[in-house]
Amino acid sequence: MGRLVVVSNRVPTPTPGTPPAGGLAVALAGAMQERGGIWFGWSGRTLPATSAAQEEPEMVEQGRVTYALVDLTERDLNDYYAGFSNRMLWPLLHYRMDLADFTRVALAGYYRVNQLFARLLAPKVEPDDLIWVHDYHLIPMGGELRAKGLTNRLGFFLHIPFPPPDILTVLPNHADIVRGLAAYDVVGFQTPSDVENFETYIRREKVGHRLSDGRFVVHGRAIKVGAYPVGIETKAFTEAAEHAAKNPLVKRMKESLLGRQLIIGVDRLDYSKGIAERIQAYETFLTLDEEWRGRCTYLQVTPKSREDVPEYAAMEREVAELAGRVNGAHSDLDWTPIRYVNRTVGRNALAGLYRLARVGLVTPLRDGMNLVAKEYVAAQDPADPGVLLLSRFAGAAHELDIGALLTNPYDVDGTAGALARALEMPLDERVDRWRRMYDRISKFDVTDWRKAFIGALEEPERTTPKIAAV
Ligand code: ADQ
Repeated sequence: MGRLVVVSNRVPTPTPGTPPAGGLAVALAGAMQERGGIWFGWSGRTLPATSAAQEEPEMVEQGRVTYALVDLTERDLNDYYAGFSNRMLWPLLHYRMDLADFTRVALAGYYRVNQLFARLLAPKVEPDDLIWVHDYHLIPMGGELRAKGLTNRLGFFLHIPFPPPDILTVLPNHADIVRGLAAYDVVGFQTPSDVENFETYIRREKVGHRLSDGRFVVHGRAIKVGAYPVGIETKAFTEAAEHAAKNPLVKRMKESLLGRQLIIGVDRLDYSKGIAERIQAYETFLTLDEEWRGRCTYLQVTPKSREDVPEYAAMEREVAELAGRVNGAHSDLDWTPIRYVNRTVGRNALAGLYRLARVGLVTPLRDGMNLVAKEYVAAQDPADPGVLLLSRFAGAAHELDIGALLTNPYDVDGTAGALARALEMPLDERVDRWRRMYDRISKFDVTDWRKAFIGALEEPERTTPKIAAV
């Protein structure tokens, strides 16, 4: 069995002083511990803009896993990460053409860093290693590794949505990006809709088609393309929630509610998460359903993110002002409708807060999956579970539509109505809905996800049928 080499923009090194890794990082590190492996990517450190690129990654060994850490110059980071990845690909792949900002300088930086990564990683790879590249920052990495002569099994997983071709083709270099995907043996998306969008793109752009055995031919290579919906560590999260009542933060929160129903939202501060629309829906709900005034509290826990990208600073102001305005208009002397908190919360406390909440508000405008939706379900008390109010545009809706109340986050009135329905839902309906969702996230958790993807990557190659010219 070959080793597993994982490549991601940021490497979660288990060093003291850094926050504990989330479920995804734990699942990937677990696979590497079992079979040996390398986790390769950016160290999180920057070199001055004038420095030369690093010639050798720093290698940190932890058991059977070696973390290979690359420092990036400020210029590289700015062009590749803040620039092309987060100001072009992130908005566009989240259907936000209005926010996408394309520059040739950023694009050049994107390819430059992918080439640097391939150059530094290639000498460390052994012939039977499996290589698994993660996310939109690193799409060209597979092609760059192939250019170095690597014939290893190469997999790519996109954590964010793959939009329909009318949106993707707004990207001036969309053809190169898709050609980059064709260098892999397995391309994984979050949902069947993403796979469908990919298929429509290759057909329309005449660069490929689906074979009768389910594989795709793209730019003349037969590859596997499929939906591998990412999961959470369900069991561990449920256990954390069961024990969280003793957590001081959870205790304080519970006491401060004074018996009011808790509504919770937990998201990185990002325009894709629909936080402003959610606050507007909550305000509409308070206006329409006066009897809920003073009887519920909405807690929105939102750590700031990507503060170096201008669109995020603008949104931060917008959300803070909106929360302030709603509180100003609707608060009473002894009641504040929204508690808007810009901080991270430890995993155990978070599990406890989810469990306290009667409604989990997960209403992104677009999301690859959204793990908060699954965490909220995992944390509920089976005897008195809360209701998940979920955007139909979150990848998680493909799995959790069996029990969640689905909503269109652009429809503020509709979301307000769904919130009232969630708060008033009788216990037997809540239990029934929750049970169906919990079964799903128990049967397919983050370890199953990682095994499904690695299994596809390891499967012996089938003989490729003669490929018609495309
Ligand atoms: P993200 O956009 O970061 O991930 P999400 O899937 O919701 O979105 O994961 C966020 C994680 O951060 C969750 O585990 C959540 O608990 C945690 N988190 C958020 N706010 C927090 C807070 N205040 N304190 C502590 N923890 C907090 C990207 C894609 C998603 C996809 C994931 C995984 O955008 O669509 O689901 O990758 O593939």
